[in-house]
Amino acid sequence: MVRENYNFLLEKLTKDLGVDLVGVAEINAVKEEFFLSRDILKEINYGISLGVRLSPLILAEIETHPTKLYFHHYRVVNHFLDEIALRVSQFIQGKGYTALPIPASQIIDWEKQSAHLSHKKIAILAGLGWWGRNNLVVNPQLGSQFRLVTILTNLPLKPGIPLNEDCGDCRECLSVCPVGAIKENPEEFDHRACFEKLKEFHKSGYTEQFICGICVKACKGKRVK
Ligand code: B12
Ligand code: SF4
Ligand code: SF4
Repeated sequence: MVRENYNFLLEKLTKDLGVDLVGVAEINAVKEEFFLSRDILKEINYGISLGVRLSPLILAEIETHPTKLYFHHYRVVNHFLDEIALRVSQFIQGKGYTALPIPASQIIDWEKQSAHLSHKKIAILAGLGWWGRNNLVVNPQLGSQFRLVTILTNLPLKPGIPLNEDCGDCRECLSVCPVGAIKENPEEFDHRACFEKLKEFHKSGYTEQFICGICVKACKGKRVK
């Protein structure tokens, strides 16, 4: 029997569904970090990383705080990503393999502010972008102006290779952060300062969730550089 080219089929399906970025990460070396049962994990060796671009006009409206438009967009894109992850999972299951869609934005440990797994890590391993000074995944074309979702699977896929790129001379986001959380080195990113600012935005009634968007707006990738 001729083995199907699942990478090709996956790219076609996700493009038709409206996905802007698609990549595959080999996850055997990192899956121990996931908050999922060992039974589930032993079956799984790939993470499919999907990215959907954010609206440039909605981002353009953001100045000093998150806007109502951005908050709505944030929720719609999360929902869209979750639906796409479900559709992709159904496709994989239809081929006789296992698929587990991980929510686009669900926190399972509020104290540690962490999810079942890091979409950013999977995206970086899949070669969709690098770890930027803004602590987000930066794609060469889209900057950080996209949101992510992951589907774990045992579908036989060819994994991507992490990009050998970084922010280079760009420092566009450093001065825009209202609390100076973004530093020269991504490892020095000030999580606490960022989170406190997001809580303040929430308390001030700008949004019902902890979002901001200022550093997302600033990071446009190589489209403007
Ligand atoms: C909880 C959460 C938050 C918390 C922060 C908690 C935290 N400790 O990070 C708060 C509420 C503060 C927050 C803020 C924001 N968030 Co948030 N958040 C999440 C969520 C739901 C879980 C993250 C998590 O589990 N963190 C725990 C730590 C351990 O994991 P991590 O932060 O992902 O870090 C990993 C990487 O940095 C990686 N890593 C670190 N170093 C290196 C080096 C290399 C070489 C590699 C390969 C990897 C790597 O390993 C780490 C651990 O695995 C994710 C969705 C998800 N499931 O991933 C979205 C997510 C990370 N958020 C996102 C966004 C956009 C935001 C905001 C801009 C808010 C907004 N929408 O306006 C801000 C940005 C702040 C910033 N500049 O970082 C996006 C990022 C998209 C992108 N392009 O990168 C995500 C992926 C949601 C999505 N579906 O797209 N967030
Ligand atoms: S999300 Fe806002 S507060 Fe946090 S690093 Fe980005 S600009 Fe700064
Ligand atoms: S704005 Fe520039 S420095 Fe900041 S994360 Fe994006 S590429 Fe890196």
